[in-house]
Amino acid sequence: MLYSVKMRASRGGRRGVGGRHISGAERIVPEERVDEVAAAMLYRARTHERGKADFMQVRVEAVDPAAIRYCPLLPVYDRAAETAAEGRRAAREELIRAGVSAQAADAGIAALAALPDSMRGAMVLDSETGERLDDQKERGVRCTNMDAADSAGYDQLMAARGLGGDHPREALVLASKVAAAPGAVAELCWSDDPQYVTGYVGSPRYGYGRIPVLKEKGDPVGGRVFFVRPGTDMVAYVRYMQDETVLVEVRP
Ligand code: PML
Repeated sequence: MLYSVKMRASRGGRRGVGGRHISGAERIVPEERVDEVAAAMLYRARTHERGKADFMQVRVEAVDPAAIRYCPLLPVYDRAAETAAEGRRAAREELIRAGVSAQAADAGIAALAALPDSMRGAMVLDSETGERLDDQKERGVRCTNMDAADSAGYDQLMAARGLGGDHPREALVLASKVAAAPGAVAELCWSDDPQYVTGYVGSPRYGYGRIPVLKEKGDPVGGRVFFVRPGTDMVAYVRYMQDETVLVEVRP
């Protein structure tokens, strides 16, 4: 039996409602790993660079095996950039190459750059017009309920590629689920961790394009933009992102 283990931590709200998002994580693991994974998440919540949480929640829930879907892990490639400005130019190029219009790419980068605070979920934009399609305001659409199908194999692959740490591990799994969504064209992400400036453009067409600098060091604001084809059924899209359990497979 597999279990979903989720953690969220915040500060300044009331019983976890409102307040500032500090940290979040999720895994889908066999029963014998639940304790270890939950303890590691709590440690992470208590020691996060974004600040001291005053609310921490860990939720453990059995996953219905019949409801699990599978998708391929995106291939990883690298773009060079030495400054945030160079990184954002590279992100624009990658978005356009993936099928996003120049207008929508600019709108997505500008929307992320203008965020007053980090979003837990993503803004969903029309890949042609750049118009925002979700009605979730500062909450955004969360991509949740996913993990690597074979955790040990995935960790080995990441280590062999020199991709250590939680950020790339979680981001590549999430980007793979996002790229497998109905209507997906591309994703743009940079982290809300003040010290972590690497981000990526993900797409079903080219994979996971890592960009070493997408924001200034010390900036605590980050988030995601999902670009979708015009006419994408948003109800089905949000259901897929938030409710469907997807395990990401390394496929030859
Ligand atoms: C996040 O912190 O949520 C985003 C992490 C982006 C990771 C980019 C990478 O290192 O591949």
